[in-house]
Amino acid sequence: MSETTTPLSRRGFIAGSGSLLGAAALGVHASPARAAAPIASGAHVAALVIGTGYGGSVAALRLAQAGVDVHMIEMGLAWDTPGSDGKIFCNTREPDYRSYWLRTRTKAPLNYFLGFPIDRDIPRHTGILDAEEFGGITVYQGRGVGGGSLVNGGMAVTPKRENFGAVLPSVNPDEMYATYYPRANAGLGVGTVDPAWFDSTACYQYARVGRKHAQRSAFPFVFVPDVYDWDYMEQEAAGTVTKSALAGEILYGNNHGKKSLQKTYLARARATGRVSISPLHQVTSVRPASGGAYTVVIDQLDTTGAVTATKTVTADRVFFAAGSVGTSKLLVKLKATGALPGLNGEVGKGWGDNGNVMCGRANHLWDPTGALQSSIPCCGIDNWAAGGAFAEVAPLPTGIETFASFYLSITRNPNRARFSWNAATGKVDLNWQTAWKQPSIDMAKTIFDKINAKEGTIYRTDLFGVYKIWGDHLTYHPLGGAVLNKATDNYGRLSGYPGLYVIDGALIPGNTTVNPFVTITALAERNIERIIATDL
Ligand code: FAE
Repeated sequence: MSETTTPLSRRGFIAGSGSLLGAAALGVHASPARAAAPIASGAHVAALVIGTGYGGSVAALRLAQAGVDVHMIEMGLAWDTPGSDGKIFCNTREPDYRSYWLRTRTKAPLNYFLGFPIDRDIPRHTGILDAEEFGGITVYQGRGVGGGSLVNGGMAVTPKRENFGAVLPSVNPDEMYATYYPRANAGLGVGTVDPAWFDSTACYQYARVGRKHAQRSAFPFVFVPDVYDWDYMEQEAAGTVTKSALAGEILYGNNHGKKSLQKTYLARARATGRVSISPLHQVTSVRPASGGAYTVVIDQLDTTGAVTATKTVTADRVFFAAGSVGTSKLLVKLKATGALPGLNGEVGKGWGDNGNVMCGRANHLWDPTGALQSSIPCCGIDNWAAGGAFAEVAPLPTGIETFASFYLSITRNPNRARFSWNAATGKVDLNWQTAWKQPSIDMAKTIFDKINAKEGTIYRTDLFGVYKIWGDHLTYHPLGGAVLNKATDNYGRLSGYPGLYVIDGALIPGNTTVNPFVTITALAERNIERIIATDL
């Protein structure tokens, strides 16, 4: 096992304090976070958390445990009600109204197959996956109670310690690796695939082909932990439970085995009795009120995205946890339009894409990757030190044999973009340019050019367009925009405004060297502990 994997085993997860068993003991594990009455206009709350992703969920749980009443505001749906098919989430192969956030046509990250476009028309709805388009990049984000945990692959990776200094230079690594990473991994329910089962199951044939090719080119191959319930996946393969990962569920939600935040941090937060959540509510403004509190303006939405009410509430403390893009957009707008003019000039800066770039390789006919592919990735190729790239061996869960190996690479791309207020459009722009992905492509090629040469194979050119090799138009991992120790102090306190905090991926300056949510969670654990100890 490599250093990029955590020491927590799947059994360790079950014993962990934040495990589903822990939640089950509280009688909450099976039910998703159910929304109570939405917030009322005129309400006064002790702590208001904007967003219900990783940062927001950690803040809500720890504040509630410290005796503080918390109200969480979430622009997306609660995702607690099945559709007419009896399922809460729709399948990647059959995207319907539940799939995309306010779009009339899907915008699949992998949008071509055999050179043909695969996007299709859908009814406009407050669906689960937002493909938010800026000038040079599409940023994919989860929408709903649970944030990105609803749509992501669950890959739960702790960066190698020797790389941490470049991830968060102002944070003490000893504290992170001794206390906050283990706390985050326990709270998230992180576990690792059983290597013996991995070697025998049909659903990871694609990953075994990936391993064989990596090892034949002398690249380190690593198992990657995940928050999927591995025992459940083994039962899916045995045919004893309803299939989820083995039915292609992922991008638009998993109906069964994935331990999203609704089953972990948010379940524990709600079990305190101090946390309420208002779904389909979007924060539009935060400004100082009398007595050191803040006035927060919130639009209530219907499922077409129309505003049905505008509410004004007062909060003693406000935690920005709307994700890197959501938090950055709010702060840049509030500074520029005079609601929070005293925010410092670092707000909006330092945004990166975690170096994401995708590609596929065409295998020989004697090297099939399997018609049945688990949608949960569990391994990667680590060439970070030598080539600046860490590549996930990703599934192509199409249900048919594709003879393709597919990869999402995380690379050491040095480019950083900036959010700015556009007074003419009344929107926030991001100045990322597509050409800025070239370093990522070059770094990914340090792995795949070598594998192709060794195997006598070529890149797939039919997955991202007509004769297009690289998926260089998107990111799954937005990071930065309100960077720790720059836009905020070293614990996320926004400069100039006591009682305002950033506690999400916006704090991290653009790259985590691996998938980001364990680091976002661990940093939130670190910061909220300090904030509770000194500010409350
Ligand atoms: P996030 O989880 O995005 O939560 C922010 C929440 O705030 C969302 O629920 C928003 O709807 C809500 N919001 C935004 N604006 C407002 C507003 N104005 N008012 C009210 N609510 C608002 O933020 N990471 C990994 O580590 N491993 C993976 O395997 C992985 N796979 C991914 C796959 C996909 C397809 C995607 C899209 C992402 C993936 N990620 C993965 C990234 C990961 O999900 C992401 O880094 C975290 O979710 C970010 O956490 P935050 O707490 O910053």
